[in-house]
Amino acid sequence: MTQALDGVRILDFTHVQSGPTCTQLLAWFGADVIKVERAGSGDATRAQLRDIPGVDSLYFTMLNHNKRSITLDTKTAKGREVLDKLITTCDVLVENFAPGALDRMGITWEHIQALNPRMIVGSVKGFGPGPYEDCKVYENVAQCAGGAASTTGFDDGPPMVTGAQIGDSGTGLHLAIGIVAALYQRNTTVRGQKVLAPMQDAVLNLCRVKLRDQQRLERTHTLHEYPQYPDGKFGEAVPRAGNASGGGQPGAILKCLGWETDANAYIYFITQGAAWPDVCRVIGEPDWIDDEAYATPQARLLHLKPIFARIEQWTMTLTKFEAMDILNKYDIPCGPILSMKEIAEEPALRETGTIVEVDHPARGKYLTVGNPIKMSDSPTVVTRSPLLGEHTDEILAQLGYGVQAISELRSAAVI
Ligand code: CAO
Repeated sequence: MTQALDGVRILDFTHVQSGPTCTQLLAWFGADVIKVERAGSGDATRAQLRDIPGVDSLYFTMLNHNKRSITLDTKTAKGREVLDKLITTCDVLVENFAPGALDRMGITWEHIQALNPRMIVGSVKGFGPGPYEDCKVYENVAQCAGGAASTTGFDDGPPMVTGAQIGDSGTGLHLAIGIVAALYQRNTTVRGQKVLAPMQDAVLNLCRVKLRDQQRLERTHTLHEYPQYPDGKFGEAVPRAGNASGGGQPGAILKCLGWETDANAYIYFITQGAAWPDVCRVIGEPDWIDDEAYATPQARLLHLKPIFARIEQWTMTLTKFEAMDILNKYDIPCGPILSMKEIAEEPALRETGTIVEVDHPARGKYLTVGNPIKMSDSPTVVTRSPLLGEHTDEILAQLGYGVQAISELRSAAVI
């Protein structure tokens, strides 16, 4: 079967996490992704957080599946020659270097345009134009500058970053969407374009509901679904909401049987309006269905703490999975807090290809997250990440270099 991006060739000049997530996704959609790496060391993540000495780290292998690797010193004249050939023959160049690094290498937009006017250039930067545009940025900086940290955590604690890599992988996804849209537009314009995904902007996009709440707060000076209501105080900015639900349906994380010893014996419980009568019956408070203090969503907002405390008395008598089974029968929205161990062992995720076991020549078998986007006509087969420079000769041969020329490049330490 064909794949959505068959025939698209990507010059993958990315490193660390944000850029590689973008090009990995494009590879899973069928693009031929050629990863250009510095000879000797390669992407810094190959050697970071290693669990097996001398072997590509999981950090690297889990972000670079389905790619080919060529080593190249792009700061030498011969290396630039090879890079120019790649620019001429590829459809998209993706990079996430520090601001200005590509220009310093001589790979300006004008240079690229002169070689290949159809080329799309996708970039991740920490910030868009503005006071911080020259800054180097990693994940947590983006979470802090994009509004996630100030709105995450508990009211009486410091700002908090989340485990989800919304700054890196989140921005990589944004960039991939921009690149695919640019490829589509190129069908009619026959021209490339620049696609920029700043990490601050991508995080803010994912924090959209918090900017919504900022404006609601400024108008009404309160946010009824936040834990600060009704007893606490609101200031000028959206406060941290703990585990309260971000929407109009109140929710909370509640203890389940075994919480004293199992850090993840919890369930997320949502008191959706439509399910309220069933919630009351399930927890053994049928009188609450008609009680004025609890009967309407508006009235319940004043009593969320005692309501969830009562529900928790019930959830604490059951494991999170037993509670799930019962609540699902009544269509009461809820979800177990799953540990990474539980997720890794979940058979359904294996069956859908979201958790995949990959075999690597140096590390053996390991688990990875496969393509989370499922397409009926573009199936994804996850293949292992390339060894450093594994495809250098193959790619150079495709660019027209003969055995002798390749050997000269190798002797001159260009590849
Ligand atoms: N041959 C020769 N030189 C190469 C090369 C190659 N194949 N590949 C990279 N280089 C050079 C670059 O040209 C650059 O040289 P100059 O500093 O002389 O211009 C140098 O290597 C280092 O690039 P860098 O500054 O991007 O790398 P860094 O490790 O210092 O910074 C990071 C890393 C991520 C902070 C920075 O790249 C960045 O801010 N990127 C944009 C934001 C981003 O993507 N952040 C997410 C990272 S994932 O957590």
